[in-house]
Amino acid sequence: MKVLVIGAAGFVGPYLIRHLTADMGATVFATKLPQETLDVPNAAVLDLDILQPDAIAATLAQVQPDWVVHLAAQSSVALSWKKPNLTVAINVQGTVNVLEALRGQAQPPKLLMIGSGEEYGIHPESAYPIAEAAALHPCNLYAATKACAEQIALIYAKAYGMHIVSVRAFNHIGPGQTPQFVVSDFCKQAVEIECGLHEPVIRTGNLSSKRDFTDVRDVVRAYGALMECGTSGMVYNVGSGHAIAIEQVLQMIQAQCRVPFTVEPDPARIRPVDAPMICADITALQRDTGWMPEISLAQTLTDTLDAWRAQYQS
Ligand code: A2R
Repeated sequence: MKVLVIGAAGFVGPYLIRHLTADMGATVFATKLPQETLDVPNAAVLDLDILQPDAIAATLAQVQPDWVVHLAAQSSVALSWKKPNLTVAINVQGTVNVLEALRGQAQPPKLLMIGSGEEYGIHPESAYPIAEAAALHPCNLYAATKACAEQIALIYAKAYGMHIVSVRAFNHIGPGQTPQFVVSDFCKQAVEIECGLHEPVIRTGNLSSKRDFTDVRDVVRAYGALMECGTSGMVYNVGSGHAIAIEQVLQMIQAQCRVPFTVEPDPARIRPVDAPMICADITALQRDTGWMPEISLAQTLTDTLDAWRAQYQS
């Protein structure tokens, strides 16, 4: 199997490439933006900006993949409030560019579309865990663009008979994630406190929100399983199936941190609109693939803290 991973220089890409090559025996071509660096063994790395439609077509013609995994995105909710035009351009127009390039191939490769659990938006707590048939009520710019891109991909699957499997990925975490995301942010602050780089206080946004966290290494196994066993035209939640309050995650980090710290609310970290609860119903994923998460949250936090420790020691 030959796989083209688009947008591979982000958080998920290197983990996915490792899984595809080492565990699934795939031949992988990975794309990055020209200004990014991507150092992965066992994969050929190409430059590609999905805002350049001709470049996508040329890459497909060059690689001739069996599968494309579309990871490329402006993936930060916080940035989507600040840069709505950029978020719409990359997440919606960029996805249409990918779909059009695929459609232009004599034999369009199969596509794994990566959407987000954020697409569900705000539902009453009784609606969770939430299944794929639930209504989408995106409540931030990022979520709205991912919902829009997913709907467009479903239309391409139906209208043109293209093989497209869609994912709604819930919060994924692990070593190497940027501190724009809450768990990595807390782990980074904790390690800075350990290193004496700032006072023993962690600044937080809304701690009562509940989220469904999965280790990125489990997430990429789910993506591989869906490439093997997912049904075209279907959308699959990828998450742990359990929600935990951010406050509890912070307490787990506190328990692993080598120096005690206190917690202080930071108004700058509170989002304009925030869903109080997000949790995936993963019945469809488990039914079609047999996938189960294997890495505990405590282990993920240990590994994420260690990754920050390694960064500050180097
Ligand atoms: O924004 P950057 O410089 O971090 O680059 C991101 C890249 N990207 C693009 N690639 C090609 N053409 C573009 N016009 C373009 N704009 C941005 O896609 C980044 O290297 C990559 C996405 O990686 P992350 O932002 O780290 O997302 P992550 O966590 O790997 O999630 C993968 C997918 C995304 O579609 C998320 O929305 C979804 O899973 O949750």
